[in-house]
This record gives sequence, C-alpha cells and structure tokens, in this order.
Amino acid sequence: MPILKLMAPFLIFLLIGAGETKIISRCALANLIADLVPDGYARYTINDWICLAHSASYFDSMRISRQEEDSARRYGIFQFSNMEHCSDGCRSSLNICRTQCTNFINDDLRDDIRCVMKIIRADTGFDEWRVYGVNCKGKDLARWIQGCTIVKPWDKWR
Ligand SMILES: [Ca+2]
Repeated sequence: MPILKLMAPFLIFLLIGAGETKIISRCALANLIADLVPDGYARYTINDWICLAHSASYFDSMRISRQEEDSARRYGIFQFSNMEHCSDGCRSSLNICRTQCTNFINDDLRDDIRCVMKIIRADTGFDEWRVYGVNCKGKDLARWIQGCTIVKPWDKWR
C-alpha cells in the first residue's frame, strides 16, 4: 500500500500525459498539405489526405494508440506504427521514415506529411492504412475540404 501511495502522483501524471490531445483544424491541415505535396501526388487529392487524418486520429496530432491485433503503438495525426514507420525503442522497426516516433507527436507536421509521402510512393498507397480503405476509398470525399480556402504555393506568387 505505501508504495502505491508514493506512486499515486506519478500515476496521475502518466494518465494525464496519455490523455493529451491537440486537434488540428481541418482547413489548416489542408493548407499545409497543399504547401508541401504536389497536386495529385501518388494519384491522391488533398481530400484523401484529410479523410485519412480524420479516420486515423480525428485530427489529433498528439494521439498515441495501441493496436490490439499486432500490439504496435501508433503515433500522431497519421498514426505511424512503431513497427514499420518510425522507431520508439520499444520494439524493432522497419523504420521506413528513418526517425523517432516522438517526432510524430510534436507541433511540426511537415515531417509527418513527408513520411506519408514516402509511404504512399509504394504500390499500396493509402491502402497501407486499413482505416483509409474502410472510410475513404471510393467514397465521395468532397466534404473534407468544404469551406476551406486552399492557397496553393503557386497562387501565392501571383
Ligand atoms: Ca512532427
């Protein structure tokens, strides 16, 4: 019992830490993607990206989750896996994006977007994410950028 009492503040801290969220606005994310990703890159539109981010994390850039089926941990707005996309030191990883998973739960989403670009260059594309197939593939995705003013890089120079 005394040890539990001693640990209580630490446990509470852990619980709060695990529950941390940061929701990114849909249109802000769309603009960041428009800035970094060439139009039609790997055959996808911005709508596909936004649908994926919503399906994966509900736009929560600090989301960490644990997958029941493979016990992988997933990080950030695109839920990168610690077995395939990044390394968190907890288990061996293919580490396709050559980075630490903690880089996918910080405020800078540019490296997250570049990691997605690297993943979707392969044949499987967004099918790498099971949730994409379930929620986005072949669906009408227009609503995902509805109401957003998207300024593409070349528009800024006009
Ligand atoms: Ca990041």
